[in-house]
Amino acid sequence: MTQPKRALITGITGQDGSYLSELLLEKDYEVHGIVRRTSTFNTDRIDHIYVDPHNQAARLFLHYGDLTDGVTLRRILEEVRPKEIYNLGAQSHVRVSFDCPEYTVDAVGMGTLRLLEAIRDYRNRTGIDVRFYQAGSSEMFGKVQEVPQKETTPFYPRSPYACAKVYAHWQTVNYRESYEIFGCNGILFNHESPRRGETFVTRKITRAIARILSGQQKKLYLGNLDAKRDWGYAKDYVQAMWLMLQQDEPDDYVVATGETHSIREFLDIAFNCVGKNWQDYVEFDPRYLRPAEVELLIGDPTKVKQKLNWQPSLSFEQLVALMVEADLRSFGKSSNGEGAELFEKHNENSYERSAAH
Ligand code: NDP
Ligand code: GDR
Repeated sequence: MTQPKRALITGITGQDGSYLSELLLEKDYEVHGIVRRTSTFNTDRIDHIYVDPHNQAARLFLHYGDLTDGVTLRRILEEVRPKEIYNLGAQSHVRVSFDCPEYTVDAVGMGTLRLLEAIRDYRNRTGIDVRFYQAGSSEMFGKVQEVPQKETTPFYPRSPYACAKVYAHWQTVNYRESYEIFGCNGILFNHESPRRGETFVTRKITRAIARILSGQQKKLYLGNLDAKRDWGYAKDYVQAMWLMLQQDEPDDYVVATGETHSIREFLDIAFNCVGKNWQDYVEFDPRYLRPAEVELLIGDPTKVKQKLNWQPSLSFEQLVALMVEADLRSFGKSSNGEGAELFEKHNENSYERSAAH
């Protein structure tokens, strides 16, 4: 019998980690994830695909670890012997990175270096090659130098988070060039879904709509509504991560839709889904402003489309409708619009249906 392909994911409990796990399980991988020990459960997003490891059918395994703990990362690498590593773990909130810069940079920047060093030693000792994906971000482009932003656009990071991602990006390039490690940087623009963390602006809005309609919230407090983002659908973006590691040569790719919209436009479409006017609910709170803002992000996905044959599957309007619908459903409601159809499709998950639990 041939061995299943084995992948290791840092950040498996996050939005992307959960969709990537589903994708890899569908492709018959054995999936290992690093989870942090927390006093309350943090595995909500992957509980539906978790099978008790005593069950012969189990193909998803979790290991306690942290990107700030290099010894444990090395031990997990030795134990798991993965063919592919996806480094998605991060303190990923830009605003919070201004409050906790040292920790953010340690986890995001040094964490990546720790993993790369572990891979280098592992490869030298065993002769086994490991493919490495680094979760880079459009935040690295920061202050506008060129639009649309592409692989060759210079970085100008504007937060501790973005500075750390730039460091991780260049270390990945450096290890590729110095030690021939198969390392790829995905420079992903914002991507969202019903599993998006509740404190990112898109989910904060769609969740607030459901809570307002259910009488659990009266106002929605937001910061800068003028910033523009290139928002895509997270399920599409994890496909791109996987595709990067299946190529003959490692490379770096921008993953984006090529469209940009302001927070105001997001609000317009989202509140429209439920026939409400956002101006009646949204209030300004300076707490949500950042010391330095990234005003405009719009990506050029030409390379990822041409070389990886990647395409986004949802329009911006569809993404918003899907997220509104998902939050309404958790309160037993529905928009009864296109969102309802998109929600059913979003939930189709062949691995989940066939899993032995
Ligand atoms: P999330 O914030 O949803 O998930 C982050 C994950 O990292 C969680 O599993 C979290 O664990 C884990 N984590 C946090 N700190 C550590 C640490 N010190 N050691 C190990 N794991 C840690 O992020 P997304 O899924 O949205 O994003 C995935 C990656 O892609 C991140 O690196 C992010 O910076 C990057 N990215 C995201 C984009 C987006 O639009 N979503 C765009 C571009 C890049 P826990 O659940 O315990 O908190
Ligand atoms: P971002 O996402 O910073 O782009 O980082 P976020 O949703 O936090 O902010 C987007 C824009 O909305 C403005 N904004 C607010 N943001 C939040 N979170 N809360 C508010 O109340 C609010 N009001 C206005 C922000 O100022 C900003 O301009 C995300 C993360 O997933 C990163 O990890 C990832 O690297 C980038 O996307 C690409």
